Amino acid sequence: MYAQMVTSEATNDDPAKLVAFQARIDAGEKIEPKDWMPEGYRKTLIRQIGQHAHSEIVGQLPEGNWITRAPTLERKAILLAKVQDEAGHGLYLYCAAETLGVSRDELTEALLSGKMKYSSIFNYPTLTWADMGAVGWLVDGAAIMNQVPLQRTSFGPYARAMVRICKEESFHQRQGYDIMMKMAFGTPAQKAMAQDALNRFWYPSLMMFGPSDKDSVHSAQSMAWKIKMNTNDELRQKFVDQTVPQAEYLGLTIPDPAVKWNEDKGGYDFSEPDWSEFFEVIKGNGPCNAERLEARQKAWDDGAWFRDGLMAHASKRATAKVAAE
Ligand code: FAQ
Repeated sequence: MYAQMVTSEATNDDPAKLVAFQARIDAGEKIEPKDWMPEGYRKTLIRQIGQHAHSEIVGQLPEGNWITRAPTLERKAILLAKVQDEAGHGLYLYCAAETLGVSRDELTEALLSGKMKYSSIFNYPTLTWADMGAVGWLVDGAAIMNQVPLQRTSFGPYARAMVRICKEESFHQRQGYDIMMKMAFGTPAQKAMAQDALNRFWYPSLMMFGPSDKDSVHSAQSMAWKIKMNTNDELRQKFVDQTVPQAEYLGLTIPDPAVKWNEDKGGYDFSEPDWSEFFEVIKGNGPCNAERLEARQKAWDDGAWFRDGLMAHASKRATAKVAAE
């Protein structure tokens, strides 16, 4: 449903309105929910914000898995707060998507039926406590790299949601790096666990930025509309440039022998992830896709009584109001 490449040409939008709309975008104006917008712009935002919201919610699962097994009370409290923050991010984003005329129930149904995606990264398992460090450091680190520019995105509710989300993601990234420091500067066994977590999360983190620019179907239109501010490859390069020195400080090795500073480009050279693996994961064939969707389906089913109760209460109140009038 949301997977098609949406362009203005494919819709019946009034050409004069399209020109005026693009002029507003080019002038850096924010578009608000009640403003006129091309149908493609609305659909692209619903797709991107909806997928982003789903990622925050599904993204709670790999870390939620470790809350009961955190090594200290302090680490447990921090991890619990972090996972709760992700729920909050999902809720702001669902609200931002709702301003575009889609309901949260519709978005949830699209996730559960496989019509909408969520970030590939959350289809990988978290096998050891060091993975909590790697997720915070690398996954939240990649998320921030992508989301800081989105604070300037053209759609007002999305841009505003991003401001708070980015502040919280910074804390998440630091707590992950703090776990990595503890492990990397700990016993040889702890350091080996930290290295193993880096080995497993490196390439999946690079995949978070999406396919290489030549295979990115949405980038050109999304950047013209300032729904995306950078290409996938630009952000991936910035992430590598930020992360390699952090790994060096930890005394850990990036699992890619091609990583090397390139003076000419002012950035690191690195190997591309295995894109066939990426496309398999986003098609639903990653190591944990089935498990993640089962968990979301169960949460949806388990919450049915509560949603029914809310609706029954609302209808009782409406009936009482009519009777009193
Ligand atoms: N995973 O044409 P493009 C987080 C799909 S939040 C799955 O380049 P686009 C916080 C893409 O949808 C992480 N699918 O697409 C946290 C499209 O398929 P479609 C989420 C992917 O949209 C941390 C197709 O490939 N962040 O982690 C992925 O222009 C820790 C072609 O790709 C956001 O959502 C992928 N990685 O660029 C939570 C940020 N990449 O839809 C818990 C906002 C691409 O046509 C714990 N989103 N695809 O069927 C974006 O910036 C963009 O949507 C991109 C993809 C950059 C992700």
